[in-house]
Amino acid sequence: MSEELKNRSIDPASIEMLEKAAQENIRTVFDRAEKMKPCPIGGEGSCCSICAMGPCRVPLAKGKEETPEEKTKRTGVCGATVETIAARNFVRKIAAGTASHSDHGRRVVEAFKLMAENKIKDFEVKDEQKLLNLALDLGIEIGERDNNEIALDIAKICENEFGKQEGELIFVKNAPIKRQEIWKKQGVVPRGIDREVVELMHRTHMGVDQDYKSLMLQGTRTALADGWGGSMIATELQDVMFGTPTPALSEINLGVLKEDMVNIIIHGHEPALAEMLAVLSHDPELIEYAKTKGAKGINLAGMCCTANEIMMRHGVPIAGNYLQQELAIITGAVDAMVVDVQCIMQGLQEVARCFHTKLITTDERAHITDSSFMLFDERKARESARVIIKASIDNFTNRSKNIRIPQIKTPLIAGFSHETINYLLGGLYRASYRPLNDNIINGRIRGLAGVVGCNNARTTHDSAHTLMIKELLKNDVLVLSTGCAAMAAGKAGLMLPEAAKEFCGPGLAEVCETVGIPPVLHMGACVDNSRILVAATAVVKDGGLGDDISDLPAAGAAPEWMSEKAIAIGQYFVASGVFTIFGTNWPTLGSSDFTNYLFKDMEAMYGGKWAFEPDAVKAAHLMIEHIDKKRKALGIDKARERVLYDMQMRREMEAV
Ligand code: BF8
Repeated sequence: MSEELKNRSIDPASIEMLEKAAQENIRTVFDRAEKMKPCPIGGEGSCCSICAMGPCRVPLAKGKEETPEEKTKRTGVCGATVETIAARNFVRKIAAGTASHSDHGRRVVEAFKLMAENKIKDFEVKDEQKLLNLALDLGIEIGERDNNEIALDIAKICENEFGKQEGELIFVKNAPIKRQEIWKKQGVVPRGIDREVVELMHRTHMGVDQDYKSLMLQGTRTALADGWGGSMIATELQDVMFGTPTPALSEINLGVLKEDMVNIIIHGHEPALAEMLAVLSHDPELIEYAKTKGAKGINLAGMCCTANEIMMRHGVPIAGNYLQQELAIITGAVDAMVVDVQCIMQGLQEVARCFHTKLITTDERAHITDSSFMLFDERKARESARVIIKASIDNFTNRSKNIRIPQIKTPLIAGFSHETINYLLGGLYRASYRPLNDNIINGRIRGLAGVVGCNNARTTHDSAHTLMIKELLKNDVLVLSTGCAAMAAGKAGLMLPEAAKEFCGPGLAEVCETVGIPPVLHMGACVDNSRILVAATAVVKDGGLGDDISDLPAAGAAPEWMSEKAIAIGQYFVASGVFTIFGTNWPTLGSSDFTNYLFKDMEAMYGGKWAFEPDAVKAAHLMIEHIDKKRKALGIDKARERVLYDMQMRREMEAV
């Protein structure tokens, strides 16, 4: 294998497909990244294109100290300083990320409402317990009312969250009291989801907010409207409607594709269509239809966050993460790639053209030139999904002979929702995080880390995720994961209980083996990062580890981030009190003042702050350093030094 390919991915299945792509002269994202170097000025946040007097480029002169006078001269035509330019660029990413998660959330609320009004026949309340808990949280009467009546009240309250003009988002009150006070003091409690995004876009228009601290204030309020608003609404209602995830065994990587079956990949983010496809892929009539075309059946597999959603709820296998979307088509065995919204590369259509693969767009918000558009209408969910599956089956006979599926896949266990963790740790009748807190306090578990986010063609595919996670595990840090990071961990075999023995330090290994959990807990899609907020709050509420998320020995990371959603997520974690470190590149380095504000000053304001470190192992150690700092502040640093695992301690653990 060439050095060049080794630099592209650590995943052997991906490398095999990159070799096939090279032989067949097919261009992928990896080739395009090689050919087009990133713009160094835009990359450091020093390019302003918000008005037609520019674009203005105000780059930092490399290799020499800048005097204050020189810095004040670095302005755009309108006089905007480099701080304002970097801050505007940064917060616009937050606006876009928040809009994406929240528009997903809005769609879920719309479907949920239609279900409650009996206008959708194909969806129903799947998790009654969660419905009732949600109703209690929202102050909705339960009494003798049926599920749909309660659901309708929930839908109306959640719907209102998007257009609300004043007050506070309802889920903000799920955060620890101390955290809510911090947000109030800083003036960043979100009022309405849409309002925060619109105001942020207004403030970043030419000639409005021109102070980086003020811009960042609204950036923070908007990010909180994502994490504790749009994303949380999406996750909560999806769980009620499609079921709260519980541990499911599945498989991941391109080897889940099957040569003798109709392969349909569902790729994107919103789970409604995927849910229907998952159900219909077992429909006897459709399977029979596939057989009439010479296939043995229908094989549904997921890609990106939709994959996480249906794997956690149905055990549907995952074909791959973000950088594998084109590679799946290059197998020659994908009869249809069905996409909805977010993280879908336009390059898919160019690759699909080299094969028989049908690229099917399904959402009126996301068209791709030359693809086949087949609208997925929630009102006729089953019917729409059936049309899509039939078209995929019809395409099976168009396959060419040039098929090669890498025989590589890894088993994994996913589905660790907050409710499941609670149950696994405490049991049905005494569900709680107590055993987790106790093991953090006694030092067997050093701390918690959320490792989340994307792949990025500017860094070796999956390498930073796996290096970072392995380093954390070795140091007894339990890892919670979502998105494409979770898939990287799954491919590396880190989502199996037996991984504890091989990869963890002795304390974490003992806890995982005793409870029977993998050392990396798959908590879902990117929108489910809200589950991590809920879990962190539950740990705080269980006691013994301070009274706020910022007190916890915990840290977050997105070592291979690329999307604007990742910045929105990072900012809501920082503002929720979490030390959050990103890899690959950092988009504000052109402004030292603004960067210092994010990397240093934020800690005094929110207890959390940003950091940037492209070396994944070094980044893991910065997280561990932070965890140790928090242990010391809690007075539990000594406990860790004393952990010796005598028989008594082992018995206690077995009683967990
Ligand atoms: O929302 S982790 S590449 S797939 S943005 Fe996209 Fe990033 Fe993957 Fe899901 Ni999240």
